[in-house]
Amino acid sequence: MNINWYPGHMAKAKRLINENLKLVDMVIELLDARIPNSSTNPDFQSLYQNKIRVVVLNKSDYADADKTKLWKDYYEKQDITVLTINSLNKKDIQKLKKSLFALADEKQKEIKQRKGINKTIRTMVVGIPNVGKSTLINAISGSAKTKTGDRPGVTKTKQWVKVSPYFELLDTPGLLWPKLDDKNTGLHLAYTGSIKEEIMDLDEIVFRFLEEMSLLYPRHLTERYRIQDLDKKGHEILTDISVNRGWLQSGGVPDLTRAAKQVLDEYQAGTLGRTTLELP
Ligand SMILES: Nc1nc2c(ncn2[C@@H]2O[C@H](COP(=O)(O)OP(=O)(O)O)[C@@H](O)[C@H]2O)c(=O)[nH]1
Ligand SMILES: [Mg+2]
Repeated sequence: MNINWYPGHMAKAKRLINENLKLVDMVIELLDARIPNSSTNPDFQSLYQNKIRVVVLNKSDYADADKTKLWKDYYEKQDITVLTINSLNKKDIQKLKKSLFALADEKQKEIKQRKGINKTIRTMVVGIPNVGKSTLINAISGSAKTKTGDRPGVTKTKQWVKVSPYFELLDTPGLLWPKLDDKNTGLHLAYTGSIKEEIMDLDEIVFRFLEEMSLLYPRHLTERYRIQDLDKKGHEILTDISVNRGWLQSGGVPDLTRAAKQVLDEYQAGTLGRTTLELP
């Protein structure tokens, strides 16, 4: 998905999210565990204010476990419920559901005591492109078939999936746009695939990526690509990789375009090893 965020798009997306937020009691803010900082958009936080807010660090199978722990502590210190998952892992989804249901039950009981009614806790998933929203919604919904139909004031396509007695999930996610206020954020989003070549050329993105990896996770590069000297510019590192991998054009010239694409694909597929690029 390659979204160009124009003011018109943004206004429409924000209006949609706002409408849906009025209908929910709980918001699951999905973040990429490799880049929790760049995959959040603080502009939306005021919208979650009166909701049960759950931060989910997704794709934790790609992240550096020690640093994920630091992020967990960071959120817990602020009294924010935080869960770490790999959305593709059934056990993780079971654990997540248990936590969500417990939160919903607690809220349900509290409302029952105050108002004497049984309230179903409604939830939506929000996050930037490619963070795993659809995957998570499908995993939580699973085989739950009990979908309630249209309600007054609700768009026809909107469906609630009942996944526990007091817990319903909105089947469409809230799409947040990333906050591209500094260059590093844009780069991190490009490395992980949330934005495509919207900020700069693929080559440039990969040059910067290799320089950052040389500092943070040099062994990932030396082991994968059998290169030695990382104290170089990004384009020189990529040249070495091209040569070692045999990614060459006719005449033996390193094919940097192909190499850039391959390196980024490998990173995005987790082949380069676990990385977390940001600290709290
Ligand atoms: N390794 C891994 N891949 C994931 C995880 N969650 C989602 N994905 C993959 O990330 C890609 C984007 O997921 P998707 O649900 O389409 O993201 P959306 O754009 O936010 O709806 C897909 O290829 C998913 O299979 C996860 O926890 N771990
Ligand atoms: Mg999706």
